[in-house]
Amino acid sequence: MASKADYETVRGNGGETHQRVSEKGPHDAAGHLTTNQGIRVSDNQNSLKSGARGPTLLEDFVLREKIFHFDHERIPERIVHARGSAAHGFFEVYESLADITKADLFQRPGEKTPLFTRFSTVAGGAGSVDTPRDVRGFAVKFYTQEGNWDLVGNNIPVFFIQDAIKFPDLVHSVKMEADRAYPQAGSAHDTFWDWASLMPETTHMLMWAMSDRAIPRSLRMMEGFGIHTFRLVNAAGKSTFVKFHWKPKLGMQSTLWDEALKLQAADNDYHRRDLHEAIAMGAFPEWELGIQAFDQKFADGLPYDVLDPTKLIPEEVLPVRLIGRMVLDRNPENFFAETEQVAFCPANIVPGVDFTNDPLLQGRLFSYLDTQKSRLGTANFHQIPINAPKCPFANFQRDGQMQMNVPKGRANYEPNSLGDAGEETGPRECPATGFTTFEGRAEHEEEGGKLRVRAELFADHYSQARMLFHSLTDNEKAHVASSFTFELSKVGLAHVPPRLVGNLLNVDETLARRVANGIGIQLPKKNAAAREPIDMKPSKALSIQANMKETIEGRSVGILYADGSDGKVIVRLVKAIKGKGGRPVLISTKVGGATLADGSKLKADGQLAGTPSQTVDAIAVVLSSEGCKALLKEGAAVQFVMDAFGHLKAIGHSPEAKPLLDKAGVEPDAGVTDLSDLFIAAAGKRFFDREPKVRTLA
Ligand code: HDE
Repeated sequence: MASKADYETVRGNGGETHQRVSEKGPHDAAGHLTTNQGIRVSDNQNSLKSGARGPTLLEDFVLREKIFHFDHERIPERIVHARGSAAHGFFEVYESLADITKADLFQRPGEKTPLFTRFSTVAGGAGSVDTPRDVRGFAVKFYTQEGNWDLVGNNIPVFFIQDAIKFPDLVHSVKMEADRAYPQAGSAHDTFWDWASLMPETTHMLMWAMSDRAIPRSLRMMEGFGIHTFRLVNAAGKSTFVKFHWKPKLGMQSTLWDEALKLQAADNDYHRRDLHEAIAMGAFPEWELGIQAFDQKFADGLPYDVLDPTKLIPEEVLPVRLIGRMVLDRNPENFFAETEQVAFCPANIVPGVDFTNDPLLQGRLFSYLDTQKSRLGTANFHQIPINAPKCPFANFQRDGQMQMNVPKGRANYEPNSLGDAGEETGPRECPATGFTTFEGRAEHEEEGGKLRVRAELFADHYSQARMLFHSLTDNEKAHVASSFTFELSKVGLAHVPPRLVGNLLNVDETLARRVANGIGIQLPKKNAAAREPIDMKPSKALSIQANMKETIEGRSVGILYADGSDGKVIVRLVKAIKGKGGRPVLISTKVGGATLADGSKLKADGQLAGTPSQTVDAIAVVLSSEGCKALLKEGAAVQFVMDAFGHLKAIGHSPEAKPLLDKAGVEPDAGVTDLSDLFIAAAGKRFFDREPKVRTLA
C-alpha cells in the first residue's frame, strides 16, 4: 500500500486535494512493485497461464494493465518543433525595469525566477536528427510570481511569413512531401522551394535559413529572439515597444555544412547530448536577455514596419540593453513528463507585458492553446506539473478530462452570496492588479473597417535580405550561396530554381549569379518587386564570424593517441585544455585504451571509429613513429585528420604523427601546429581562410 509519504499536497482551482506523487512510480513504501490500483505484484516475469505450456489467461489483470498502459505511452508529437531538448534553470534580473514595465519578475535587482527552456528543430519528427539545416526553436517558460510568461521564439530574428494565415502552407510545404513521406527534417525538396519561390516575403528568412545560423554547433552557442515586436507596460499604463534577444555566454558558433551532414551520421543526438552533458558536468549554459526598447515615434521613423515579423531592427540602429541572465542548471528528470508535455503558448503573458498587432503574433495567440488540447488530450493540461504556475491560481473552471483537483464546496459560479450562509465564496476579480490589455488605440485608429489587407511597408520583401547579405563575411556569403545551390540542386521541378533566383536578383546580383552558376542554369530575369528595395547600412551584429569568441570554453578537443604515445604530452594537453574551460576527449583505436611509451595503460573516452573528429572542435594527434605507422592503415584515423582539416579546425600534432597528416592531405597553415601552447590558442578558432583549399564554394 502506498504510504502517506507517497502523496503530496497540490494547490488547485479553489481547493486543496491530495495527489499521488507521479515520479515515485508504481511501487509502494517498502519498494515493492504494484499495479496502478496499488495491488502488490508477486511476479513481473511470467504471465498467468493455464498450465506451464498452456494459453495465457484473460484474467491476468497485471499483464493486461501493463500492456494497456504501454500501448498508450505516446501522445501526438508537435506538428512543428517535434524534436526538442530542454532544461530547467532560472532568470536573474540585473536592475529594476520599473520605468518601463510593471512585470513582477523585472522589479527587484538580483531576484531569480525559475524557468524551463526547450530548444527544437522545426521540420523533423520527434525521432529525427539534431543537425539538419533548420531554424531552431528557443522557448522559455518563466514561472513568475504573477503567473507563467512564455517567450516562444527562434534562433533567427525574423520569420518566413507576415500573416498567420500562411503558416499551414509554409509547414505543409517544408515537411515530408504528402505522397512519399520524405525527406525527413529537410527543406531541400520540391514542395518547399516551389512554395517559397512563389512567396517573395520569405526571402529575408530564406537568407537566414541558408546561412550558418541554421547549422549551430551547439544549442548553447545560439542566439535567441522573440521576433515579434511586443510591448512592456509600466504601472502608469505607458507602453514601450520591445524586441527580445538572448545572447549566449559562449558566443555564437556554427558547424560547416559538410560537418553537419557527417554529424548526422556520427551522432543523431549531437545537440541533445551536448546540452545534457554540459549541465550534468556543471558547465551551466548561460544567456543574457536583452531588449531593444522604442516608442511609436521611433517606429514611425523606420523605413519598415515594426509589426512585420520579416523585419528586424539592427543593433547599430537601436542597441540591445542587457537586462538579466538565464542559467540552465538542471536536466529534466523525465523526458516525457517534462520536455514532451511542456505546453508553451505565446498568449501566456503577465501584467506588464503585452502584445502588438503583428498579424503573425495575433494568429499564434490562438494556435498554441488549441494544439495543446489535441496533444495533451484535455483542457486540464495546465495541471501537469511542468505546465502549472508556481504561484497560487484559482477560478471557477471545473471538471473536464483528467481533472486532478478536488475543489471543495458549492462555489463554482460568480457572483455568489454563499458567504452570507458561511460557505466558501471562491476567488474574485481584481481590477487593481489583474491583467489589463493595453488599449493601443492611437496606433491603429486611422485603419478603419474590417479588411483582409497588409500594411503598406510589408510589401518591401528584399531590403533587409540585402542588408543581411552585405553584413556577412566573404566566407559566410559563400556559405549562403552554396546552401542555396545545394538546396536547389535537390529540386526536381525545373521551373522552380529560376523563379527563386529571379527573387534573389532583387537581393544581390552577385549572389543570384553565384547560385545560378552553382546549379548550372542561365541567369533568369529579375522578378518584379512589389516594392523597390532600398539600401540599408550593413549590421556587423548579424554575422557569426565577425562576432565569434576565440575560446575553447564549452568546446571539446579530441586527443588521438595509440600504443607508444608519450603520456607526459597527453597529461599536459589535458591540463591546458581543462584550464581554459574546454573538454578533453581521449580517443584511441580501442575504448579500453592504449599502452603508452612508459608502459602504462591509458583508457580512452571514445573508440576512434565511433568518435570521428566532427564530434570535437579541434584535434591533437599525439603519436609515436610506430603508433603512426599502424594508424596509416586505419581508414578511420586518416578520415579523422582529413575531416578536421576539411572542417577548418586546429590540428596539433607530434612530429612523429606527420605521415598521418600527409596521408590525410593536410597542408600547413596557421591552424596546423605543434603541441605547445600554440595549439591551445589555435584550438579556440576555426580557420575560414583554409576553406578554398578544401572545397569549391558557390
Ligand atoms: Fe509556432 N507553433 N507557430 N512559431 N512554435 C508551435 O505549438 C504556430 C511561430 C515556435 O518547444 C506549435 O505546442 C503558428 C513563430 C516554437 O514546445 C503550434 C504560427 C515562431 C515552438 C505552433 C507559428 C514560432 C512552436 C506546435 C504562425 C517564432 C515549439 C506544438 C501564426 C517566434 C515550442 C506546440 C516547444 C510550436 C503554431 C509561428 C516558434 C502548432 C500557427 C513566428 C519555438 O501551436
